[in-house]
Amino acid sequence: MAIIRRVLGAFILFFDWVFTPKSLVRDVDLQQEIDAQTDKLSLYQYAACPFCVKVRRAMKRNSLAIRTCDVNRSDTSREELLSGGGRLKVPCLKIEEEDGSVRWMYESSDIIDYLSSRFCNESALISE
Ligand SMILES: N[C@@H](CCC(=O)N[C@@H](CS)C(=O)NCC(=O)O)C(=O)O
Repeated sequence: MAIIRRVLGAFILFFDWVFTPKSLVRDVDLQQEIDAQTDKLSLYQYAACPFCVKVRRAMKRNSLAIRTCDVNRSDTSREELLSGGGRLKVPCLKIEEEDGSVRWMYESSDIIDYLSSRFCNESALISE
């Protein structure tokens, strides 16, 4: 089972690499404003998870520089996700709100919808 998962993971990463989406180009000032906001976001994920790839591709397509935390490679990230979000499930978006509160959002489609409504008002978020 572990071998099948590894082979599938390798395929997913290979196709993601071959078909890397092009990034949206924004006006410099708008991009800087968005970068400042995405600095308050972190995506807990791991490389070969297909749902994480889906979110990362939407991020790439829409030039959202969100830090990624790999829960398979980092014990600290895994513990942060478990204690903060409550479940060891990926992808999960950590959202630091302006009032200092923190939200943990699971479900790839919900994450993409959230990013779309928050950062891509000028045009629909370009997902797959
Ligand atoms: N419906 C979820 C599926 C996410 C999912 O199944 N993630 C797997 C990794 S690929 C996971 O973390 N499984 C652990 C669990 O469900 O507790 C989504 O779209 O985000």
